[in-house]
Amino acid sequence: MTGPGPAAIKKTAQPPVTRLTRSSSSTQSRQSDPTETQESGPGLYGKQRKKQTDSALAQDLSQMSVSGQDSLSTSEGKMSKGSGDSVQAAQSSGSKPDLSSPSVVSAKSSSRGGLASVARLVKLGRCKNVVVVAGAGISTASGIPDFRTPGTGLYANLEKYNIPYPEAIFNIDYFSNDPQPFFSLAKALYPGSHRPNYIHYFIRMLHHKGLLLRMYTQNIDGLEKVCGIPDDKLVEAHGSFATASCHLCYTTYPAEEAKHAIMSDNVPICTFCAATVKPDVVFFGEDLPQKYFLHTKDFPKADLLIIMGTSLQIEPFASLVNTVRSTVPRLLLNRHAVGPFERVPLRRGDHVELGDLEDTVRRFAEMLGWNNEIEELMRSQETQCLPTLISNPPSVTPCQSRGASEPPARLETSRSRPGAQRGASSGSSEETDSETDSKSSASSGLSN
Ligand code: CNA
Repeated sequence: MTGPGPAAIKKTAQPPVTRLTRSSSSTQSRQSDPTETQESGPGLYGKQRKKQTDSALAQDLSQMSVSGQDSLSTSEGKMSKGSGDSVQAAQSSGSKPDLSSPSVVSAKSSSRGGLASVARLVKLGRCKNVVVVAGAGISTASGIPDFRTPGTGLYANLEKYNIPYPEAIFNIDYFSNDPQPFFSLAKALYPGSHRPNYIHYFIRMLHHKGLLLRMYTQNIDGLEKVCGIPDDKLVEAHGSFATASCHLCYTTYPAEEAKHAIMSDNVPICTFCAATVKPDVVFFGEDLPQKYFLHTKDFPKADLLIIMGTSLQIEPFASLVNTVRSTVPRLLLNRHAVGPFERVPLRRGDHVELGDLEDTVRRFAEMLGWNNEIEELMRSQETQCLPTLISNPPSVTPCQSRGASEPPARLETSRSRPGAQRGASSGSSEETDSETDSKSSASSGLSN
């Protein structure tokens, strides 16, 4: 690894709640990212971003505390997760936290019977507003590498992209300077060549049973939609390839044309300002889609939180798991204990099931009596035509760029970038949850 390139050095500090960052608790990875430790004077654009960030931070934190959530430290204006959460859990249970205890050991010992306990709760009809939080680990069974798994993760295989540090590939300033590393990766990640797996269909089955309040995914592979989870049940918190826009002025660009250009090793160019177009995947330092803020309503309503296949390293997403009510059961399904599940004692109602995710989810489905239905659903879905993942905006409209004569149509929250408004307007889901795709209720569906 060499030092950061010029674009990375220009990067300003970026600790927003509403922008994609890596977890503040991950000291080791923070140190490895030069963009987060170097200060430099931002240009005009940088100043605008910083101002929005500060107000976004205040607003988001106030929303969190108004909803009475636990485990979200606001001291010194910083998010806390990981050990902070464990300490709080320990304090609330009256015992002393063991901060030196190896996470895997503690998690394993606490996981016995956890899956069965949660299955029992579901069967008893106690979980009717299930929130699922997911990451790249749900798609490795579909052949898509995650970020951090040693050996196979994307971060272990980035030399070929000729970048100074792994996160540069998702750094907006780096992209601005040199889009090729991301475009090379995008060619491999573009939806189309991978199929959803059992885990995706398990989540679809939660919806089918009328139990899914919302799925929050960090994934950009679009497999949730391919397996049939409806748009209004899904928050793609880190964006997707389904739409594209100028990375600078946010003018929309036909996603299919962007894909065609990228797949042909060309650079799609904004028709308005001639900057580079990129798929609307959220990069470090960029705003999350407006739909992400459904979390302020969903998490307080949740009666079961299932966390699967994520290292909980990317903020603000990672801290979502701390915003369900303290009495709500949380089930972590992963290869390793992560986030607040890393240390003992676990919060009362926390369950951890470590191991291969697909195996675990199959066992869970069997306990619930859903396995046959899921397999049947997979068979029927796989024989149907695939839904189109790329939606072409009706027209390419001028953006709300700094140079545009029209003032930008901003949302009420200062966190949103114009590009995010498109997601917000399509995300009327806040008030209009879809019907489930089955008439079966949780209890009737569980009787078999
Ligand atoms: P990550 O940091 O790579 O973590 C993945 C987690 O899943 C790790 O804890 C793994 O141990 C675990 N895991 C992986 N495979 C399995 C398995 N078979 N069984 C059990 N556990 C498993 O990825 P995160 O999702 O936490 O990080 C968020 C990033 C990843 C987002 O910004 C995504 O855009 C990005 N990403 C997405 C994809 C995708 O869309 N499929 C692929 C790679 C990266």
